[in-house]
Amino acid sequence: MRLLHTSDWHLGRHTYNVARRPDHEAVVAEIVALAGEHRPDVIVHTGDLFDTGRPAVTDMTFAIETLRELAGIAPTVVLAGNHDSPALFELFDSMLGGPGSRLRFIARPARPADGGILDFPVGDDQRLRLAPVPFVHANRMIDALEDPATWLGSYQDRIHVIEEMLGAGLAAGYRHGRDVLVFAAHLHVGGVSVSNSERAAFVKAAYETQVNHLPQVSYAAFGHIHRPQALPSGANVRGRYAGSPIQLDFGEVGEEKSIVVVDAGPARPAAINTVPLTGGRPLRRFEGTLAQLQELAPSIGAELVLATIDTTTPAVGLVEAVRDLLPSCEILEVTERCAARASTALSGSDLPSGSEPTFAELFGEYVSESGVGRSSVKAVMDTFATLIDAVDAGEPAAFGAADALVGAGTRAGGPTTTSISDDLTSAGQAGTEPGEEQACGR
Ligand SMILES: [Mn+2]
Repeated sequence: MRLLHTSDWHLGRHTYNVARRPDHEAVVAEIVALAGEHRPDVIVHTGDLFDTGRPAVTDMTFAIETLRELAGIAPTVVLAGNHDSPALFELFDSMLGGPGSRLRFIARPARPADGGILDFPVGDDQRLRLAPVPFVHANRMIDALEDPATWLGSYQDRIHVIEEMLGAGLAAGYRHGRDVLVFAAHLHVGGVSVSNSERAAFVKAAYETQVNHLPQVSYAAFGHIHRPQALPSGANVRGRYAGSPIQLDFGEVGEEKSIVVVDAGPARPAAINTVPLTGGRPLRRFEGTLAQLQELAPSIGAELVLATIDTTTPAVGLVEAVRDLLPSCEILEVTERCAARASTALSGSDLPSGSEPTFAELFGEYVSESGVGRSSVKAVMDTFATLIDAVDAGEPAAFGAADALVGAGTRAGGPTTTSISDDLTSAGQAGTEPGEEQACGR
């Protein structure tokens, strides 16, 4: 019999404020097509269907439509991941038919006697038995399953109890020569390599579980880690993290995504194969000069690009220049790394040792790291000193150099002296009072 395993779709995800919907549409269509081609007996999604516990209605519609297509090919089971809402999954499950339906949403682990193991008849007399463990929060007890006396134990021990319970359930009903057992979970197991886009809090050591006492199964389907990979070498059963279907974040740059197709029989080891996914735009981080980007541009297809451009003097219209070079890309952010702005005039090592740095020295250190805009380091430092002096004196600051800072090339006339109070007055006359603006903005 054949199992198709996918995971961590994160529908609704944005990368640098760019909606990944087009990428999801492409890759999900690819997954549906692959399911039609490989004709599995059961499809398992091991969690993080959505990027958030409160997905947008359009994302929910998209998810249900897609999963119904998959369920039309084979019975489909979706586990709740740490990003998914168990309550929403329960609602989906009740609306879509519950037990016996071809599309199941599993919100929480359950005892075998309470439907915690799903049986799928295959062919005349074979059966695929699936033990699902959706994500379990460390600080929430599973009412129907955990004993209040034991749930305060370590996370690892609690998961172990659940795994043992389901393992015993799988073993109890086992029909030799006719059953294939599968375990599925949204969990972080020790020893995996992470992409750093999984949400740091949930891949910390506190959430790490043991991989050496999983139930004895033909295949263990895991979700949560976005880099597709086999279970670590210490595992007592064979299995994989299917991984996310697209590069969701810059921690996943360069990762090749895939689904897993497992062929298993009652009396033989499973054949575990990955099928590469190509749908959805990859992410790219570029660092270099515009000339270097120009050279590279013909080899870059439709991608989401984060660019750091090296310049010798401050450049104008850099974002447009990058866009022009990469017309089929989505440019997420362009950062200029300008040699002329990286000031060496001031640095932390110039500070006299042993003394508390002054505001001006701290600011100087900051400026030397961050660089300045269209002004000079001296003008910025002079302005800062003027402000500090004005605070010390309790008087409005007078900016002799204000024009050099804010008005260079845009204000007519020679240097003038303005003060903050003058500027406030003129702004107040020209515009509206802050209170008025709020009142109108309802
Ligand atoms: Mn995930």
